[in-house]
Amino acid sequence: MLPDDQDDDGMSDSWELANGLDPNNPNDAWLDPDGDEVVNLFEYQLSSDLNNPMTPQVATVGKSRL
Ligand SMILES: [Ca+2]
Ligand SMILES: [Ca+2]
Ligand SMILES: [Ca+2]
Repeated sequence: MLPDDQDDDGMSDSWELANGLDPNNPNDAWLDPDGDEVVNLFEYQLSSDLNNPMTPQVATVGKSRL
């Protein structure tokens, strides 16, 4: 668990707030606002922009990890 992860969804509170997510809602980890098939949790892990479908460069990495 991260030190600043109140909802325990794997994404830090500060990153969630910076990207318009809810640090008290663990379900937003599985949303995909930019539609690139990389869910927010993986965008966080890859340090990519969850609102930019051009990031990460390899858009299938999220699925191949599952
Ligand atoms: Ca969180
Ligand atoms: Ca959250
Ligand atoms: Ca995405």
